[in-house]
Amino acid sequence: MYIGPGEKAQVLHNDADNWWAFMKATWPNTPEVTVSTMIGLDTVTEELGATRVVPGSHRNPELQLYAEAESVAAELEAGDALVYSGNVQHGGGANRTKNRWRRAMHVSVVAGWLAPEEAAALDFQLGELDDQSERVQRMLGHRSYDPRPHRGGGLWLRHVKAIEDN
Ligand SMILES: O=C(O)CCC(=O)C(=O)O
Ligand SMILES: [Fe+2]
Repeated sequence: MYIGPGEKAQVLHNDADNWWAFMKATWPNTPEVTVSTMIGLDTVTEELGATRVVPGSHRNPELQLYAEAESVAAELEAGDALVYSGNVQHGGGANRTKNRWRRAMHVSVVAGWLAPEEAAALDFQLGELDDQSERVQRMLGHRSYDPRPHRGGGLWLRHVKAIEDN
């Protein structure tokens, strides 16, 4: 995720609010349904728009929106990673520089029974990932979610037979 010169701060939010109905119904005991990383590709400073985080916001019994003043900038060196719960309030910072970009890479994982924010499955043709491991196929949305050991059917039907055969 690159943030260009002059870009305003992103509104603080919880990534788990992608599934708002679930988050609202379960807060403040919302399980970890999504965990994200922001990895510095260069040095990422507050001035460049480092991700801002509200420490402890995942434990507040009240679901509320925080002001920027309650957040801290997670500055990174190249190769550092900020790892954050989807229940923690955060947002991309403003880039206050005139001509420098914030260069960072965002990688997140999502519980298999939820539709992810990004439709990674559409990045690959059917069959294109056949020589990849089952784990990679599942991470990229090309393998059914296997709900064992809980009861319930597989989500998406393509691999259900494979699941039952195991
Ligand atoms: O760019 C950032 O630092 C954070 C981005 C983010 O939180 C999001 O897009 O959900
Ligand atoms: Fe976010």
